[in-house]
Amino acid sequence: MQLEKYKIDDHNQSLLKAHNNKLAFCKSTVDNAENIIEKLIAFQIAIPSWALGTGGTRFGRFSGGGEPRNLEEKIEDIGLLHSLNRASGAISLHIPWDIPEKPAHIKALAAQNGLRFDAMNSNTFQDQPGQEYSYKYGSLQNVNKAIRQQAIDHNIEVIQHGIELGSKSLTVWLSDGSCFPGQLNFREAFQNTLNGLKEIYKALPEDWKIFVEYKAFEPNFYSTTVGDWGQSYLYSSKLGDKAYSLVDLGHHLPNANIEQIVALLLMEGKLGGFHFNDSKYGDDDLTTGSIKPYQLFLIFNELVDGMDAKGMNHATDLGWMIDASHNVKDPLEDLLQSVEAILIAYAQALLVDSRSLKEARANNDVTRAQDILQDAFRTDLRPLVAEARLRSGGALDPIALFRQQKIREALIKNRGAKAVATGL
Ligand SMILES: [Mn+2]
Repeated sequence: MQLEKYKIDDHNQSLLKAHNNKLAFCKSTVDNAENIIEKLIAFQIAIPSWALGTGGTRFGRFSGGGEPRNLEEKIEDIGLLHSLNRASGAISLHIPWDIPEKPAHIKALAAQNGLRFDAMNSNTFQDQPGQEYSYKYGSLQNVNKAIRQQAIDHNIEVIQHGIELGSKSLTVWLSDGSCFPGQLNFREAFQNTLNGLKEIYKALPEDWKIFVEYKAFEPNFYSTTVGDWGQSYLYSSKLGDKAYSLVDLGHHLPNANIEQIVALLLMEGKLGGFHFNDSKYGDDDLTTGSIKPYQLFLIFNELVDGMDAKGMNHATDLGWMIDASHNVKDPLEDLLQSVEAILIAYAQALLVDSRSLKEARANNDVTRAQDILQDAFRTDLRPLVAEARLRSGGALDPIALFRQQKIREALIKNRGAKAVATGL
């Protein structure tokens, strides 16, 4: 379903006066407000095709109803999100959950919804119907050559799908690892994985990137073959210039200093992409910014600082994606909240007085350094984010409009209360 432009305009009109007051106050306290608004307008965050349904846990799944039943409906849902916030203009596809049977048609439908195709995601962590060999003991690391080859072939097939859709990158997340000591020879597992990645790398078109995503644990609980940023960096640096590490916020051990990881990967030119989510314990898949908004801000502070140091384009030189899906919220509302939280953290990072921070550091003025960061973090920049949305044709209050227009109710009516999104 589509949201007519006049409904967005009516909604904005009703909120305009209050918005303008907040914006005027914000602009009176922030020097570079116009610059921040411009950068926010350019910033787009890809929505994964698996986030449009309630994800569930291994204990159960509670569908919210009206979930997209196929790739076409997933694209429509992301189009709807994008029409509300104008910052979700890309989709990240998962193969085989969302194989584009008619790629030209899917590409055209995405274009109609103002969407482009971001990174493609392969899947060798599950067995698929009709698959010859099982990934029970891993995919690229497997002791059996035929299983390794099956995983390589799958990734090359994903690249082919991506070429047809105009994607420019492949994200590889492997669940490979071991559950018990003695199960795996670590060095052999690493070498097998590296050799497999090299084969996949060879199949990349010239202008493509491959992102090697790491994760500390789960589903393997003793060792993981791409377990942290060090291992990911080893693979990506051995592979070549088109290979990068991908940081998923939920894939670290508790209390890991993710902002430091980001700073160093950027410094080495090896940060390629980002998966946003939030967590209290592990890979919790919670709404971005719901648990640790200060950490999100600190990460963006390093991203902005590191990208500026290399003259990178914030909007286009890294892959920005959400990777979350959970059990209790409306998935579309959850995604609207996540995108908003990302944009707020980004705006606050743009506000940091980097010159004063440099000076404070040079003087070992630790108190001042903390204050400079927290000044930015505690400044309410929501009016700038809303203004960026307004200028791009989105809604001033996307969730309010989503509820007012009873969009979920309409989706349930169209697709049914028991509709379950494919893939999860
Ligand atoms: Mn991820």
